[in-house]
Amino acid sequence: MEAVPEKTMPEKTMPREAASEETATAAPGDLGEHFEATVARGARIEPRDWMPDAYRATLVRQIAQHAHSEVIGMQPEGNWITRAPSLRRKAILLAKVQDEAGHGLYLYSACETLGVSREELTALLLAGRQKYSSIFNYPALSYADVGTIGWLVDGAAICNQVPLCRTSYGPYGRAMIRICKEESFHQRQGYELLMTMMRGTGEQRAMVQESVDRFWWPSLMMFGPPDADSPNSARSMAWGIKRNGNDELRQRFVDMTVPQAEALGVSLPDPDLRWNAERESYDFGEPDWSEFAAVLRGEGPCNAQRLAHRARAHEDGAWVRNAALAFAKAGAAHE
Ligand code: BYC
Repeated sequence: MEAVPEKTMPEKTMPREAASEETATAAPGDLGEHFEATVARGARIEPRDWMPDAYRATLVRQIAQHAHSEVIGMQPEGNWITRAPSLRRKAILLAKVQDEAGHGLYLYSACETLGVSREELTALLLAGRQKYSSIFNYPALSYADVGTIGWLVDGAAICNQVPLCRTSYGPYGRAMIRICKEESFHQRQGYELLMTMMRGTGEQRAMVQESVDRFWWPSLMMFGPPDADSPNSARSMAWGIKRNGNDELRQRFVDMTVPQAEALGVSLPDPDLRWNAERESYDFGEPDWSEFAAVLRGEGPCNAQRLAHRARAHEDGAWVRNAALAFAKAGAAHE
């Protein structure tokens, strides 16, 4: 894998630590005031507006991570397209996986408005300098996993992403509106698949339960570390990039999902899960944060496989990118 040539990276695309606090707050004239006032009244910052370097770097980090997640997220489910149990299931799965590619495209495009190209972001991912969601480092072992990913993973994504439709950066918020509409469909198709299996044979019901048991805790980890251990949350929330803390969204997901699990007839693998009448919310157990940290360090069950596949797909697609560029150049020459 080729290393990213650091000197070609514009400063704004470097990891956040690279932008000093001083640079982050130094605004020419009253541009800083305009930025602060826009964020304070909940309006959008647009690409033409002045913004602190650290705000830009935080957006690049989060949007790129999100884009990479969508594209790498195609792998676990994509693996089942050729083994779908019927033509109908194959068509649904194919459409869903294609949607994820589209989400990646919207998000890379949003990131490009911040002055960093898709090529650079892909290089950072492949060099291990940008992350993607922990959830995609777990394998999809049975067809029930296709349903569980739709129900739990897309369900968690919806909880996390609906508030991002109101994020302070315009292109990101607008991309999220389109993405969330599609994610809702994805979640429903997953739930419908699991419901069908739960009405089937005992073996199918056992497949669903086994799948839910494996995906429950990793789904809770999608919301990130507890607020107390989240280095980015406070600043991202002050800037209106994130609208809610990680713990609040995790709680919202649990409260939304438990009744759905009951309707489905599956149990959730948490002995501490119970209704708290006082809080009018479910109490639940603590995810294994040491497992989460290990997955982020690259030690999850599928980290190496996912990145290697992404690198191979990128290399295999070089001719498509070259052909598209040549075509665009030829078109421009004729204008
Ligand atoms: N996995 O300070 P924190 C999908 C990192 S795609 C990996 O709380 P932040 C789908 C975090 O980046 C779903 N890393 O960070 C696709 C930070 O490290 P860095 C993807 C994680 O950014 C296909 C460190 O931990 N969704 O739905 O304030 C098929 C400390 O965390 C994770 C998004 O990307 C994680 N789970 O909050 C089906 C949503 N959690 O970067 C479905 C947009 C944390 O400082 N992103 N880290 O080195 C977000 O909302 C926020 O970035 C997060 C994290 C809530 C994820």
